[in-house]
Amino acid sequence: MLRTVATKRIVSTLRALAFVAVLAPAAVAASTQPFDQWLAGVRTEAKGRGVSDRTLDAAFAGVAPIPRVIELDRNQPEFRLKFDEYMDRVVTQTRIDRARRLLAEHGQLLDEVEAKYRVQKRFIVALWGIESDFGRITGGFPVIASLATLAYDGRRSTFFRKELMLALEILEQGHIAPADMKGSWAGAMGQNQFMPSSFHRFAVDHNGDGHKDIWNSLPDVFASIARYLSGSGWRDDMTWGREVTLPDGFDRKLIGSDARKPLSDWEALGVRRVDGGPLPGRDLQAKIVEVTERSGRARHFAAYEDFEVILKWNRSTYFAVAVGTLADALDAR
Ligand SMILES: [Ca+2]
Repeated sequence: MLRTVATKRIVSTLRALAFVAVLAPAAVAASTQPFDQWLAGVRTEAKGRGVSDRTLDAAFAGVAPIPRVIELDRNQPEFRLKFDEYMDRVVTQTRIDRARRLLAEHGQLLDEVEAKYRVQKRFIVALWGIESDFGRITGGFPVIASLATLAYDGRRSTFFRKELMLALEILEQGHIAPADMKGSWAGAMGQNQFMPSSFHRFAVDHNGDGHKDIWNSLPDVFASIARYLSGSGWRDDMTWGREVTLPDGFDRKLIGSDARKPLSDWEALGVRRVDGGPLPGRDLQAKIVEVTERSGRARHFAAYEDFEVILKWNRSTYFAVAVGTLADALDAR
């Protein structure tokens, strides 16, 4: 993700910062309990869920709140990129070229995963590319310490405490060593940036070595992405959607609405492909999505049911269009 570009630089200074936090936890925490006392409570809860002392000792060795995590959580950009700015960063020609190379390089494995989970391989590669730049940028934050920081902090403690428990269970199950459990500042892990809850629901040990290793094993990464989509309602007999044009005088109330219509209805309302041609003949259910460029120009997409599945992964229209656009650039047909 975009935010992880900056994190690599920061990682080396994290331990020093964390040390400062031990001395002054009140500066970063909304909790009234001292961190160590709070952590003892987490430990008791985790033991009750079957996490062993051995795992907990390893997981919590040297753990302290990370001020940088709080800073990143507090300062998520309010300014929203315009659509073309976002696309210029996320779907670059370099990324398309790289995706094509990797699609060919891992073709056999991807074919196997595609057939097993019934998810087109171009979408697997597109998500892999956008989430971690094909495994190159996975985030260097220690996941347990990051989740503990956010769970100890008051803003979204319930959500992050749950994720922390699930992360400890992943360690207990031996999928990854505590020291190697790295991720984004918010706890998204590995090459597909799964939160621990997604890991529990969808991660797969595709190469059969006993570990669901979304950090290092491409068979596991690809299968986990595919299983997330298939488990969220993906249909491989359709695609995500397509860019369209709207006729003059189009009823704006029909844009962005969750009221879906068959493509034939949109066709009757004057919606066309961007080249002016008719919409596909199959009567897929679609909604019309609008995005705006820097210039103020609006662009529109007919978004099919698989678009909603991508939104379950990340509730951002830009994200879903970017995944679809990158996937389309890999379509050999
Ligand atoms: Ca494995």
